[in-house]
Amino acid sequence: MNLEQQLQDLTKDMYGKAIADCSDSEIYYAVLQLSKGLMEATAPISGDKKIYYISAEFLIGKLLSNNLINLGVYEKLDEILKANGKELSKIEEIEPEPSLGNGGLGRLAACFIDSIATLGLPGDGIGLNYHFGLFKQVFEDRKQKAVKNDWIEDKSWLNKTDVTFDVKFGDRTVKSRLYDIDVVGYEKGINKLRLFDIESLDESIVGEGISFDKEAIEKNLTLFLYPDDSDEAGNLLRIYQQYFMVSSGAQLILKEMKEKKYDLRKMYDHAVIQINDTHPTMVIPELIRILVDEKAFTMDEAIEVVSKTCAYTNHTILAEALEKWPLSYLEKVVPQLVPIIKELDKRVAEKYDDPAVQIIDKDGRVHMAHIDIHYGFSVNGVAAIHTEILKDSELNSFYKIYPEKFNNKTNGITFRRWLLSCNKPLANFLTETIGDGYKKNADELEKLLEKINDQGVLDELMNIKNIKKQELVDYVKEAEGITLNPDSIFDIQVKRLHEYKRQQMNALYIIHKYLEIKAGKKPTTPLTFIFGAKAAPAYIIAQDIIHLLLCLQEIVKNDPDVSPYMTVLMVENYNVSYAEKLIPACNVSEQISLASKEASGTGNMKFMLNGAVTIGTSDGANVEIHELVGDDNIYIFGEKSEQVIEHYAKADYVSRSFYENDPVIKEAVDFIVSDEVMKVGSKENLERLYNELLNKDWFMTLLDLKDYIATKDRMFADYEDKQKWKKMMLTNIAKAGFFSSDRTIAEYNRDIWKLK
Ligand code: 26Q
Repeated sequence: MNLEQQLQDLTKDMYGKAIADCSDSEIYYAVLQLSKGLMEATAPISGDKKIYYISAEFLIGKLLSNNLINLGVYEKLDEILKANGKELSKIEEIEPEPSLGNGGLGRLAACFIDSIATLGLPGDGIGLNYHFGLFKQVFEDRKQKAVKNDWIEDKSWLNKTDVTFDVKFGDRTVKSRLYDIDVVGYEKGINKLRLFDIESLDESIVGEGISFDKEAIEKNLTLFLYPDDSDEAGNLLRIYQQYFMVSSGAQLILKEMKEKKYDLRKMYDHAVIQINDTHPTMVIPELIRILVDEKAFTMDEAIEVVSKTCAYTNHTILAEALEKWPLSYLEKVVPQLVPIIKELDKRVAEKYDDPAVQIIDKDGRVHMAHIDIHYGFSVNGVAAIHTEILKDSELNSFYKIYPEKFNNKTNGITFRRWLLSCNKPLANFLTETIGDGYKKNADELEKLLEKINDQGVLDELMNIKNIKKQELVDYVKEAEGITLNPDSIFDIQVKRLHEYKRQQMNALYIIHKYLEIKAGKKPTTPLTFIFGAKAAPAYIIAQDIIHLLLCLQEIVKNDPDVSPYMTVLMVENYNVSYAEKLIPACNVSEQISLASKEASGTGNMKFMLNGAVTIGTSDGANVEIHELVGDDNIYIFGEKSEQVIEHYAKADYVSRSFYENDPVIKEAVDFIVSDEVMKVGSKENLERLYNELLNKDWFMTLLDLKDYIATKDRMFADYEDKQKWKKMMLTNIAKAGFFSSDRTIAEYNRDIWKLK
């Protein structure tokens, strides 16, 4: 039956109406139903060995557009709806965004499951079905307030299965239930995202904001992603969540092994478990426990089989983000794992006396990453510089023991979402210009370089950028009630709020510009500075930085001397859907972390692919972007990672001396606590931030500020040379092919998973 007939039948069945008479919302649910039917009719991807990508986060975003593209029916459906007076892009807006991740690591997992399916590799994601996910951000009194994001509806992409497992904790046993979301590869078969949920959840226990009883485990387990971990109950809940995920996941994997009649002693020939950061690490002792307790393995045998099955990806070198659980917490939540962890620790201690590689430290804390490294077969970083830092410093003691385990897999992004879906004018123009081979082989984007002197191509790239800027202007007007100038330079920094990412440095630049304009020095082209960021509720300085940005937004808006030349906008509730609107509209991509701290970054890749030019430090994947596009097509500034690491080692960075010795820095920092800002802001927040910058500044904002100002000024000046700018845009797009997650996944498979 043809697609139009199917959809007509569905709207008749569901609402007794023809397509043309349905509301956008009614059409959305009909198209959802239609897509699910098409996916059900698509063959599952199968094979003798399967990858299980286990992760506490899958930041998948809305699924409709992507699924239609990957099913190969987007354009057809678009036409059908148009013929019935409907707009598919409007219908896509109806879908609520699943809120199953924080940021980079979760979004990476989502890109990866798309690419695994697209490459035709058998592989499922395993995670949790958080009902309210990551909080929704609202602004009140120029401060972030966290409220629940109620994203699950009766009709959704989630398919309830009849698979349930018992999960035994020290003090209770609960039932987990499996929900599946189909993952369709680009013109390929189907894999699944398998999300576990607790049967006894009680949504009604959530009170004001995101408050709830942290001790009512049966009722709260899958309510939220990463509940506040600033107190003991929050930390214990994280452990309950993690074990719930890995115990259910391990039982599912063993169930599939049994159904296929595979020999458990050869588990590694049929399954590989990729552990996404340390959050799922307990899968290692849990599998060992099951094999010993229930499958008659000796401890030696179990350890060997599990170690050959599990591989670990590290996403950070920040000490505070490396999980170390007190043994006493594990004893309370998962006492059955404690003897296994102690045994794993004992074996390490017998072989190596270096305290840096022990699993349980002298304070009785369990270093989760150390379990992964000793008892997994692969350890990878997520960008070249990150892997080098792991090998040379952070994990050097491990690298000396297991050099063969260490490897790099530079992150990537799925071009289906970050180009084909979010920037259709650009995708269509690329197809016209270089053919559509790039859709399956991203390296073909390089063909665009042949057009570097083709005026028509250069002009059209800028034209498309302007179309996407206007679309963003329209959206922001509607969503935020704020008018942006589409003729200004759109300078965008969107990512989680963290001091190391240095949104505060961008704020100091804005203050500097503001003061320059007040003094009569106006930019040639007006400037629009856009931010989007959520901050962990318990992260006080991050809240203060948000407060400063919102104060600056207000001050600039209300100052008639400045507002014609400059706008500041912090968008509310930045998420994947917002990213899909912001990224195609960006001129200047802000990637300004303190060198050595951003493991990779993936926003940097999305911006580049959409024709933005990067201002960035030599950090994470910026380094590889720089190598690909060359000095002339990126703006690199700031101290290099070697020097930064040395500053930490010598403890010789003193922010106050930068402040005292440079009037430009002093003026910008002082403005934070000036009367103008105090008038619109809160003294407590602003003074705390000011003192932090002056007395600590752990991520060395003031160290790089002067170079940042100079580089950004040079970049804005270069924007005036439109020809030069268009060529930079073209080069960035042309060189982005390397950052396709299809390339990343092909490398994971070649070096780690080895599926057929
Ligand atoms: C740990 C302990 C206690 C509470 C929370 C956590 C925790 C939660 C989330 C630690 C880390 C995360 C998320 C990390 C993350 O998103 N990392 C990013 O991963 C991206 C994909 O590899 C990289 O591009 C980014 O550079 C990296 O910051």
